[in-house]
Amino acid sequence: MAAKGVKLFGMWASPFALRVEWALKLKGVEYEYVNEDLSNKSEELLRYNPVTKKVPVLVHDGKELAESLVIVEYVDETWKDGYPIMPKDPYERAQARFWAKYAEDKCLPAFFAVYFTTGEAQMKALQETKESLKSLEKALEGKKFFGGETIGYLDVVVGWFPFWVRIVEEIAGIDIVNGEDLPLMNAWFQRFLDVEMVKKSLPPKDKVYELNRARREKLFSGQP
Ligand SMILES: N[C@@H](CCC(=O)N[C@@H](CS)C(=O)NCC(=O)O)C(=O)O
Repeated sequence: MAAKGVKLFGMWASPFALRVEWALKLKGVEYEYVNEDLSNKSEELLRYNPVTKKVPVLVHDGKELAESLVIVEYVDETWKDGYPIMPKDPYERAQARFWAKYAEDKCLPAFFAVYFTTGEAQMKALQETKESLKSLEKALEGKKFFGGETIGYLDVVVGWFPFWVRIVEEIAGIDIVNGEDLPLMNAWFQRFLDVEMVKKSLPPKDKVYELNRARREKLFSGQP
């Protein structure tokens, strides 16, 4: 018989696993966290997610699910009487999904390219990141959070940006989000990082900094 309960396979520095942790914490769901070594994945993870072999994977009463955005929606629908993550209104829900897809398809690859490149390619990626975040800012107009007065689905989806963007800015020595070019985004960065639940769940900044600094150094040193 399948084990009862909630188990999350993640990796301490994974922004995608963090989305699922935030959703579970907002709902007040108890869960067991399995920290994977992604260079030596556990048999359990590979059994639960043979398709992409990535974290996060949520196992709920023996049933597994992969892909952070899919999991966040599942958590919201399964513990439906708890904190509302998705907007109640169908149009607002569709809008939140639109922006989540936009952030995944446009903002995320551009931002990763800033971190993985140098010189001209990096400047191009920086421009694309700023432009895509400027578009995403529209979803913040007149609001404290993407979810309105409180954090919601889109905050959970893009909430890793405030933490990781600041780290990449330091590592790469560039400015990505500032109050002049992206005033709404910049203010939301701070507001989101000030949310108590978020503050308590973020991994140690110095450890994430060091992990990413070393990754970038290795990438440019030509080592495999
Ligand atoms: N689109 C996926 C991305 C998941 C992902 O890229 N996870 C990384 C960790 S941050 C991973 O498991 N990498 C291991 C690998 O690619 O083998 C999601 O949102 O869940």
